[in-house]
Amino acid sequence: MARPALPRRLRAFCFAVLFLAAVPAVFAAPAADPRPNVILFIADDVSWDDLGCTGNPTARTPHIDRLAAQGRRFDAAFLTASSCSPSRSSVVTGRYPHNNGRASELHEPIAAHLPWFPRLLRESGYHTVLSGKNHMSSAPPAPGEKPQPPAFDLIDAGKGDGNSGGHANWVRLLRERPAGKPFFGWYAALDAHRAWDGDDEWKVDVYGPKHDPAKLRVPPFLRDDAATRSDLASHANEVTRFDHFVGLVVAELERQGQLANTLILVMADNGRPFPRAKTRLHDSGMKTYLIAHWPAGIAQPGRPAPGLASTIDLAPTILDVAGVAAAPSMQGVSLRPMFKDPAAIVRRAAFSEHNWHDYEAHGRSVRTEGYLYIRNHRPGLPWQGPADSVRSPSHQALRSARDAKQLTPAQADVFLAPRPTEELYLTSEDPNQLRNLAGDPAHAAAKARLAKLLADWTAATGDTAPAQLTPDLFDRETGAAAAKGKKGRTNSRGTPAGAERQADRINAPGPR
Ligand SMILES: [Ca+2]
Repeated sequence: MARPALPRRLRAFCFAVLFLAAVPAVFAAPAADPRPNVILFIADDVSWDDLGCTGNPTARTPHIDRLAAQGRRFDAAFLTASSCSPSRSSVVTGRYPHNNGRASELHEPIAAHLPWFPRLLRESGYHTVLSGKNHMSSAPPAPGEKPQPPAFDLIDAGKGDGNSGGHANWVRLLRERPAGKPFFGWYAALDAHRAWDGDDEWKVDVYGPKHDPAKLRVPPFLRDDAATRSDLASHANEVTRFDHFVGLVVAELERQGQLANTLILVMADNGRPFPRAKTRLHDSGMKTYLIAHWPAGIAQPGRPAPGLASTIDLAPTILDVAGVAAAPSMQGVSLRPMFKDPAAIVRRAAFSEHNWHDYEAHGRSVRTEGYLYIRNHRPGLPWQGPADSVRSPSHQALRSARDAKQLTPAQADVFLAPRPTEELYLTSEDPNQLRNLAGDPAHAAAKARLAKLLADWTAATGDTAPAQLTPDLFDRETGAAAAKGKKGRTNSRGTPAGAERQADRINAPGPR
């Protein structure tokens, strides 16, 4: 029996319904990329224990403290260099400083062929922004080779509105990002680097009162005097200003309904710019706070992770979160297992370096769960810190007290020369690393084990300690710039450096 045909009008209606139902699939814009946003906050010259959530009783960092309380605090996170551009360059390529071309030394560029992880994010569909301090560069490509495509869609110096701290545009750039793309922000403050512009630009109604110098904790390796306390208070003020702008970005993510789907990481590039901190392989220089906040991706939020982590792991971690394969050149491991389980162990050792930063230097270190082992390849030289620290009131207070023979051994350490070739510390019992156990027979087995770890890493990564290194560009006692026209510079790999080095830049006081 023939099926009765639908009336013509009903057929037309059915076609129209089917057509309209199909329209969204055919003509609508593609669905927004659901991958998480990532924002990496990097403060400048802040030590691991300069925050409230890492145990500093007088620090005022409520916004970062909240991220730690609701996310994951990594309690054994270490930089690969306690030096600005070497540390940042290592994060961006996921490679050890001495494997990063000439970037093992301050101000030097990364080898041209090495991929930067933000470029891989960008090529996978992320909108990538650097706002604030940059201090990273690529060397020119070899003749006949093309330069790599840019790593960032937008690079912004982060200044404006009477704010020179590098964070002035963080919220605006988050608001102005293109729709439909996940966002990656390399948000790098100039806080808390000397000079103390945070004090000059302070807004008491925004940041609250300045820190009271009389109430601050003074590390045992500094003099407890008025000049040092005032210096420390100015640093603490800039840490609080950094925290304020982190809080504004978090509030903006919340307003956009994006906080749950955003991985926020908070760290610093190197330790505070004070004696026996910045450029040190000890915790005061090389340990960093590392906070991860990601409601959609961190299990058991609020529980800290005690396992070792290196900032060389951040590139593979962020790429892992974004579903992008890490480049074969990257040397770290993803920390994502530690997002899922705070007790996870992803590495058994973390390695760090000390290369030229204003002064000739060559040192290496390895950490395991309980120990720090340091090998100094320039034991004849003092380890006074970078020139900006040497020029500081805190360092000059140590100098005066040294001349008056008033220093404790911990305070005298920045003047010590010759220094031990080997240092070994039991970090759990000696958080400031003031008791060198390298000559203690009770720890000889541990020392041998760590020395072997370091030797194996040295061989595996092709590290060297050349006889000729880049010489001092500043006076070690005063921090004053040395005479121009140094000849025969080599970098820490022993190869000629500086053909394109700009003499005016490196000789300018206060490298930034
Ligand atoms: Ca720095």
